[in-house]
Amino acid sequence: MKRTLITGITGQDGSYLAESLLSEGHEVHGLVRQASLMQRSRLDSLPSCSAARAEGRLKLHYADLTDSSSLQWLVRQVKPGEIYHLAGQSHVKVSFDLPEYTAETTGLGTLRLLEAMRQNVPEARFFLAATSEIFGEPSESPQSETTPVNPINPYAAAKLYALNLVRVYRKAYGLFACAGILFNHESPRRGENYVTRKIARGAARIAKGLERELHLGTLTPRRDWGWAPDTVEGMRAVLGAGRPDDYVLATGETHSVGEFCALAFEAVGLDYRDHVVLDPEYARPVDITETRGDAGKAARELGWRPRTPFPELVRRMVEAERAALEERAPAD
Ligand code: NAP
Ligand code: F7E
Repeated sequence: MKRTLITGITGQDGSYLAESLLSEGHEVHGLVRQASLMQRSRLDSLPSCSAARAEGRLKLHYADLTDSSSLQWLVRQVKPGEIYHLAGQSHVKVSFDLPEYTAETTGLGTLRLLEAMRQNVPEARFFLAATSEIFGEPSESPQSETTPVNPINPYAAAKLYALNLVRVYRKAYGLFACAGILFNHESPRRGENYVTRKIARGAARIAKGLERELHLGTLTPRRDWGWAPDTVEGMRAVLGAGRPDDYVLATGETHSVGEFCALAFEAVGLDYRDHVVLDPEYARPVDITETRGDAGKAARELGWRPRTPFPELVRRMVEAERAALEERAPAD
């Protein structure tokens, strides 16, 4: 049985990854951090995870990316064959408010975990969730593994440090350390303060008469939006490759925030122009105009291709919000 450690198991990607690994019989260990509420909604609601916890195939361990000793202890105890490193402060706008914390978790946290692996399980495989944000305002389109990097926010700067560390540890120590350069990927499990989830949720709530307006920072930026479970499949392909390397995982398409709004509101029979309000509170000091990834290397070398079209992604997210509202509605 393969033993896998996931940091960020309570997040969007970590929960899909845990489900995927458990369905194939892996023993999964998840790093969780202390919080005042024990609720881990993305995991707790999954029957496969509850069953695996009861069988002892899914174990959660307290540790923190800011605490080296906890990471050393965890890796020494679990002795994983694979480590998926998905944890960190990953909100771009919040990284302007919490630059030091973002560097501590997303940047130095990766160093601490790589050291824990090097010192305790150097034969293990390591995956880093890197990001298209490292390209900043990209100098070419689409962006590939060879596109010049130029981070324009503290999150991207921290992720670039983490990606460079993966490359250093691969070269200097011969570790099987690799990275996915991930473009935006979304799902109903996305955090509520990311734009796609915010729009899907807003459209569903406005359609139900619970709210009248949706406040957004801007409608013009364009993103390469993929479906998170497709991206998670790609992560597994990267870690399962014959040799460690870095791969862009993206759809190759780009759509604006406005296009996402149009499709989401259309799905509930409304026109977004009647409800979306531009609000400077949600605008950023600097923002990337457009991302579009070239995942040709992942297709050629790993056989990975995204499968979920953009309109279907939007439809699924809106439907999930509507279903959640129906579940929450009090019985007559
Ligand atoms: P997410 O939903 O925000 O999840 C982040 C995870 O990190 C959560 O499990 C969170 O735990 C954990 N975490 C945060 N700080 C921590 C700390 N100090 N110690 C331990 N755990 C900590 O992120 P995601 O969307 O699943 O993304 C997964 C990874 O991919 C992230 O590293 C992100 O930067 C990267 N990425 C994501 C995208 C995307 O579009 N989703 C694109 C490019 C790269 P709590 O549940 O306790 O908060
Ligand atoms: O913003 C604009 C915003 O916060 C997308 C993270 O997973 O992907 C994600 O970062 C766009 C930006 O994601 C609002 O300015 C407009 O142009 O959903 P987002 P992101 O910043 O692209 C990358 C690849 C990561 O690595 C990150 O971890 O939408 N936007 N109005 C807004 N964004 C938010 N959040 N809220 C708004 O009201």
